[in-house]
Amino acid sequence: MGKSFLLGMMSLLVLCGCSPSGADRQADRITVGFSQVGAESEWRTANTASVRAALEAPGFNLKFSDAQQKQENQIKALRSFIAQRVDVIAFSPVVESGWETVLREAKAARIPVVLTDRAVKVSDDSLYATFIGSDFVEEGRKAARWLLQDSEGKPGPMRVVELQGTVGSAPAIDRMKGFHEIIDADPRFRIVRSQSGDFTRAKGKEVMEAFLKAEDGKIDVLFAHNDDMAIGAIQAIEEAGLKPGQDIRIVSIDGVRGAFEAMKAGKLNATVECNPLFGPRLAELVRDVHAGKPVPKRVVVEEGVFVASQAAAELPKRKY
Ligand code: GZL
Repeated sequence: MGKSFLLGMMSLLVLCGCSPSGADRQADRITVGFSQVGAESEWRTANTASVRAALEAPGFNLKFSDAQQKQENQIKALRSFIAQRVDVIAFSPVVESGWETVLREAKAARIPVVLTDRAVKVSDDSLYATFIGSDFVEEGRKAARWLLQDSEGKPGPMRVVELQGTVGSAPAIDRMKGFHEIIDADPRFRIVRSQSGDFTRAKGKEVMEAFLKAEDGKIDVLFAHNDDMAIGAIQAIEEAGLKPGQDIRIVSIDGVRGAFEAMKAGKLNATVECNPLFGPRLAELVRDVHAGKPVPKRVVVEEGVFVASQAAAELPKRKY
């Protein structure tokens, strides 16, 4: 091959930025395998946008997988990341249990794991480097505290129904725990129905329709583990000829835009914020873990509570 041809090729490579240093740039980047739960709610959409924005920035090479809310898809994705020898694995575990084996495979491959959003139950917490996410038990307590405060002076019995999140997921288990810890101590409240709506609007509507039929519409309060199920339930309540937010008071969790719109319309009474926008903090943790720097085992995302009277003023400020 002639010298002029080689020179031509080299200049072509340099022109298109595909110079040998391009390979070096690839080597400089941290390759992260991220397995996301799915796209089941407004919260998840906002969380995916935040994670992608942070891990598609310069310095990272993101391999993203959507598990469509199936644990077997997440385990497959994690095994694929291990086979591709990514630098760091990060994932939001759809349910708490069933991760021990694949996390041991990641440890054996010397690939650090960062948990995001939801926790796992494992016998050995050295199987993950750190967990960044909300305190779901506290979120459940905040929902209950709002209900107590909003029920001041009201006599019982108040009949409560509960739309739980995905069965076996950390948010569903812990939000229920926090809510019951407080509400079960007040004899005025009776939780008459509690069932999973899988964090989706469609299922939330379907289960609320069943609750309304089973209780002959005699429901005073709905506690929904996320806003999407609450929004689905609002449709069911209206189709049953009742006024959501008045005939049936509603408190939910996430603080997504749809919840603020429902509060502004007087159909939702309160939402407990669960901030999904932890992408930038996740990127810092991934960098530190990759560099072998010490990281806190638990990073809690701070968040507040919003009531209907604040909705109109807050809506323009909301970032998700
Ligand atoms: C909470 C997250 C939950 C949200 C739901 O951190 O795991 O999953 O509350 C989402 O909206 O589906």
